[in-house]
Formats: sequence, structure tokens, C-alpha cells
Amino acid sequence: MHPKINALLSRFPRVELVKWRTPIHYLPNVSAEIGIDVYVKRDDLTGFGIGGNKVRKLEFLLGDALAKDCDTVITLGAVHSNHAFVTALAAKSLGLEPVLILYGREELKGNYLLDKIMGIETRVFDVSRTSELLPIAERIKSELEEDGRRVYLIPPGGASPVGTLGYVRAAGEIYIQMKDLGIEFDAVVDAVGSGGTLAGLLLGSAIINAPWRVVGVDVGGFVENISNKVLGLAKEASELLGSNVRLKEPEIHDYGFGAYGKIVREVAELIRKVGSEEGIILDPVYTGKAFYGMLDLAKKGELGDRVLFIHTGGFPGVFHYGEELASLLGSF
Ligand code: 5PA
Repeated sequence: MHPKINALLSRFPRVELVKWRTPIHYLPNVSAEIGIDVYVKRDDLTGFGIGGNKVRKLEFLLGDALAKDCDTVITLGAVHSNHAFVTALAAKSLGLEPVLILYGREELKGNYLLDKIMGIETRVFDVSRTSELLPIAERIKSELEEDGRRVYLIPPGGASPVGTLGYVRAAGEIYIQMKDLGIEFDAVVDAVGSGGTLAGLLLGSAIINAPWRVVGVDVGGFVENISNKVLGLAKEASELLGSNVRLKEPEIHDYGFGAYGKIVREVAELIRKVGSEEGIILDPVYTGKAFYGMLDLAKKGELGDRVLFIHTGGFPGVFHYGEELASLLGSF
């Protein structure tokens, strides 16, 4: 761990869910094709449940829930939510009772299937985006509290100042690994949904004065006004840490193809290509769109000579949207 970040984070309760530094892999074929060096930080391999970025946030969020003596964890998202499933699974493993507040079609596939297999309590509502679930989640929290439960409410994607600490920590890990590799990244790129990952990277990178630019790829407006949200989260997390770094406006590019959760041919083809050339499985909702954006920006010369893509996980999305992918690829 980076000593400066370690010192700042040491007073925050954390449950260890990620048992190793996730590896950084070089992608030879993709790099040769676009003419810059592309590396991937394998946060798909964080190693708890389905892995992914959420596990890093949950180390601090569930640490906080336990420190506050809660017995129940509520969170919310779409039925395909990676965050919801892995939050519930981690909560269960720590003896906390999870309740998921979801929206979308209840089909037994992807993460929703995993929710059911693991016996997780789900309550599905007829709304069209996660933000509309917030008042419902607040109401359910009050009802459970009236029954004597001690509830910890985790916002969509774990995007709270405490959750943001997970990627402050990751920024330090990346810095140490970069030094070990004897290289320097010009840009670190990640998918932006609820914004907590980018906010943590932005803050962590500022604290250690990292040489790279932090670049976000919006995957379709999961939340409105994402730049403000990311900056706000980074500032709140900075206050929580007692750090007084200056934070830059986040750099976020839109590669959402019109909507969050919209499954498109360009991304389906890229999932096939990167899978078959590099053995890296992207998903159609987050990492596929983000990787597409990263390649496009790199080809335009906007990311420098060496870029690190954060693979934030999410492979159950491939199975959730299997039929859409099959029909777009048209060769099954
Ligand atoms: C998600 C989010 P942030 O939410 O931190 O911006 O991360 C975006 C992201 N990659 C990137 C994967 C695989 C993700 O699942 N997922 C959400 C979910 O409910 O799963 C929060 C939207």
C-alpha cells in the first residue's frame, strides 16, 4: 500500500474482502493495433463473489456498517445490478441481513438469478430508473427500523463518501504497481455509472500526486449531472479523510450509446474481439462501453502513450443480456 494513503485510511474500519493486489496485465494485440501501450488493472479479479469494483467499496461500507452495529443492509439498483448482488452476498457472509430494492423485468438470469440462488431477499418495483427507487428504499428502511432492525442503507453503486475510499486505496495500489513495473501511465480510464470509482481515483491520484490523468467513460447517464456528482463525492471523501488536496474537474466522455443498459452492436463486437484476442471478458453495460471509449480516445491521440484501463468486472451482464448479444452478433 502507498504509505500516504495508508496513513489517511488507517482510522477507517475496513473488512478485508480483496485478499491480494489485483494484477496489471499488458494487452499485446490491442496495443499493437492502436499503437499505444494498453494495460488492464484486473479489478474483475477482486476475488469476492463476482469480483469487480464494488468489492473495494464494500470493504469500507460494510466495515462502517459493522462499526455502527447494524444488522441489516439495504441497497438498490436494476435487476441486472452487479453492485446489488455482490453487496448482498458480502453482507450475508458477514452475518448481516441484506434486502435488495430493484427495478426491471424479473427474469432468472445474470445477477438476478444469482440473487435467487443465494436466497437473497429482493423486492422489485415498477419504476424506470434507480433514482426513483430512493424514496422507496427510505420507506422500507423506516419500516424495518420500526421492527427493531438496525439498517445500513448503501446508495446505488455504493457511491457514498465512505464507499469512495475503496478507490482512494486502489489509486495507491496502482501507483506502487506502476513503480514495480518501471513504467508511467499517462491516463487511467474507467467506466462511470454511479461515479464512486472515478471519484475515488480522482481523489487518491491527487493525494499522491500521480503522474496520470484520470479519465471517466460515461456508460449512458446512470445518474444525471455526473461531473458534479463525481466532484462532490471526491470532495466529501476528501473532507472525511481530512485531506486538503485540490481536486480538478473530472474528465468524463460519453460513450453511452444513448442510454444506460442499451445493448449495441459495436460493443457486442468488441466483447468478442477483446475476449478472443486477449482472454479478457468485457460486459455490455459497463466495461464494454468504457473499453470502446478508451480505444476511441486513444486512437484520437487523447490518452498519451501508455494507458491503464480499470476492468471493473460485471461479467454476469453477458449472461443477463445473452439474447441481445446473440442477435447482434448474428452468428450463433
Ligand atoms: C459499475 C456500476 P461506478 O458506479 O463506481 O461509477 O462504477 C461503474 C461500474 N463497472 C463499472 C461495473 C461492472 C459496474 O457494475 N454498477 C452499478 C450497479 O448497480 O451494478 C452501480 C450501477
